[in-house]
Amino acid sequence: MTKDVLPAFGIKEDSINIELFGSGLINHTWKVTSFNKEYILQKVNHRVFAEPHKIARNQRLIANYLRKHHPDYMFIAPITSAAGHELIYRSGEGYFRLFPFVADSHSKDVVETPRQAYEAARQFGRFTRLLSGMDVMQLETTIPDFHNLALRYQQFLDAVENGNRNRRDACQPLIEELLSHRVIVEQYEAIKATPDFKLRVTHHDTKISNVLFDKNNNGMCVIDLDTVMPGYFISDVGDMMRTYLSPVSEEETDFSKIQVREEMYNAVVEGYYSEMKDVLTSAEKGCFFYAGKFMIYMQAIRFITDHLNNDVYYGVHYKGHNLVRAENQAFLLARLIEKQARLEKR
Ligand code: GN1
Ligand code: MG
Repeated sequence: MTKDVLPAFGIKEDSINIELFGSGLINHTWKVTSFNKEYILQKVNHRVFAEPHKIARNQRLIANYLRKHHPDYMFIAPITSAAGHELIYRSGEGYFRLFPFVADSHSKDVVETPRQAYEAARQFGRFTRLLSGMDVMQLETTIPDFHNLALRYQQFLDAVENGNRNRRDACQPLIEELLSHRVIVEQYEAIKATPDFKLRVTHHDTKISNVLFDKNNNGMCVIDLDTVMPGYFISDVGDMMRTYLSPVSEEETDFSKIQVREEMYNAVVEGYYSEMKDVLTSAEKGCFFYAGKFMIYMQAIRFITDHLNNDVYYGVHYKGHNLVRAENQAFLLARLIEKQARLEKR
């Protein structure tokens, strides 16, 4: 049983209350209460994170750097076991780790106000800025090619070619639509070739639920650091665009609810800028709008690739779930591109 791992972290067995927590697609998360103390327990998805020790190492490096250079930053380090390990392996189950639950903090699942979007963007910008003096290449790559759009595009082409034929035939119009956006991949290749685009300490999963807010709804810090590794700022800003602009998420099946809220776009740009304006190069500053296209497009092709590959990566709750997610993201991309002239002008 999951809770059997807790004594290794020094939590007494007879006092544990444990319940599923959060909405991530990859790791399993539980909230644990024991003698009025609260914790977050996670089982790391070993199929996705083939080397969880790299995550633990990155988090140690970052914790040490922040402790030395920015001791005021609230960094939530994992609790180590009695033997001094961040990860506990249970055979047949996988790797577990435990975090303290931060008192008086909360997270949000949807962005309701521009202030929330601003606060979240500020926190992600702050995280990258505070770590901008660190040698980013010290960090391990926890998922190789995670946001390599050229590779994701190739995987999409491969899935169209070799994946489930019935599924492919049934979604040909969407495949054509996504192929027609190839220019987004070409722009990514140009960015990678430009020295003005810096590899920075990048979070790579900037959904609002990865920000902790305090009682006054001010951002406190960012969480879920598994995919923190060298990357481009377009990943972080782009995933905020992807998940903050629309009032509904990638799970929404009524596409008439999907829209691009301009006030959220502005809040993301301003919140991120408030921390990063002196750090970003001018070439990077010119790519905020592109960032949104980049991440929405990548997520659309990741979902359709998984659909064509019979749902081997993302958890699905019904047949065709990944197809609906891909259509949802393609719809969002079209809504964003419609507003390109207006939003880029800002
Ligand atoms: C996955 O598990 P979760 O929800 O934090 C995925 C992200 C996707 C997201 C889409 C390691 O994140 O890249 O954007 O699903 N993480 C991984 O919901 O693949
Ligand atoms: Mg995540």
